[in-house]
Amino acid sequence: MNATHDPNCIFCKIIAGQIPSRKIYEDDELFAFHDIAPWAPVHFMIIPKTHIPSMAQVGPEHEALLGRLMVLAPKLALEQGCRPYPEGGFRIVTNTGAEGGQEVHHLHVHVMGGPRPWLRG
Ligand code: DGP
Repeated sequence: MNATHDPNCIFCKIIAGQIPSRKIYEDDELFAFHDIAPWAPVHFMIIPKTHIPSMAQVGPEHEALLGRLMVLAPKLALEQGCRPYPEGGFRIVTNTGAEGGQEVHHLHVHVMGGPRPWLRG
């Protein structure tokens, strides 16, 4: 899959190093970094390096990429301090579109965890 880059996208700029971030992981397809406004004691995001605006644009060509992203999430969650399942754990959220609460239009998976009471619902 050829990587695409949107020069106006804040997350594409983070991947390119044009905007600083607290990076926790990078490979040729994926990038993970701490959220600038955390909702939980552990809160980071995993993003594909290629610019996909949201989950509304994914197709069969993205199956392997998104599979890799989801397999990476629990590994990084433990590394970042989430306690192991089942006593610990984490929450994965992907906001999609305006009515899904998406603010940054570069597909991202929030991974949140750590001791309560941060968890709502
Ligand atoms: P969402 O609502 O799902 O689109 O969440 C976007 C998240 O991105 C939000 O929790 C804040 C975070 N964010 C926005 N701008 C930056 C930034 O420049 N750096 C970092 N690290 N996070 C950002």
